[in-house]
Amino acid sequence: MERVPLERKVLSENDRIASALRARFQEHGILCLNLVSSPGSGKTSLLERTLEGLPHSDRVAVLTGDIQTENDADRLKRFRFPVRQITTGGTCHLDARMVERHLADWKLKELDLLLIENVGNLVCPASYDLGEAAKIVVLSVTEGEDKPLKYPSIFLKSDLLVLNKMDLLPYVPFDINAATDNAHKVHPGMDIVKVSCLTGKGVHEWMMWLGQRRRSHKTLMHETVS
Ligand SMILES: Nc1nc2c(ncn2[C@@H]2O[C@H](COP(=O)(O)OP(=O)(O)OP(=O)(O)O)[C@@H](O)[C@H]2O)c(=O)[nH]1
Ligand SMILES: [Mg+2]
Repeated sequence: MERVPLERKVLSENDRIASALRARFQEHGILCLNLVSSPGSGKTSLLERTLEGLPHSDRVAVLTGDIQTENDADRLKRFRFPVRQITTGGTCHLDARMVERHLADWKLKELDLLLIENVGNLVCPASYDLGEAAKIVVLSVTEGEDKPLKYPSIFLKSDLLVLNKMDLLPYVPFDINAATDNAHKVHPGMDIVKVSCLTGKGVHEWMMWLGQRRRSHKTLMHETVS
């Protein structure tokens, strides 16, 4: 009984900081995307494919979250875009204050796209707004097609489902139609792309989705200013 008001207070404080972040992103015309999945579904692999596919002149940066280690930042730094690791030291999700703190000395006016990789977890990240324009949920074919039904909140709140590790489909009992049906039961009309970060198949569709999202964000920003 005592825990409910405290949790509400933490979340409303998070919402306050997230709103301020969102306003800053809008002011600078930055599209911010928050990638969420279970541990190991392929968030960093998708970011590797993404950074590899973007021109070096693109104004892109990455914040990557983990409980411990700089491993993901180390993997992503080789693409020579600004990358910073957030280590939460035990917390199972990123929160808006962590993002705010890690952006403090970055010149936001030099960015167009900020990609945030959340801590591997399908539950808590759904409750913490980071000021992003959209959440993206990654699900790999080794995790079971029932996950949208078991963890509906993150599937409901995400604009896109990336179904990853499609190369493993012949080897695992994963019903791809049931998975997409389950995602659409929770979130009707949700966009879905099927990729293999290992082989690169489907990565083009993901890049098309991202490009479209960046263009519509830019148009929206122009309309808001004028
Ligand atoms: N077969 C196959 N393996 C993949 C694919 N994508 C990623 N992997 C492997 O899956 C493992 C986890 O991938 P990561 O990209 O580290 O996953 P993550 O979601 O960033 O993991 P955390 O940050 O720890 O939550 C690695 O061994 C990858 O090589 C894929 O499309 N196919
Ligand atoms: Mg990772």
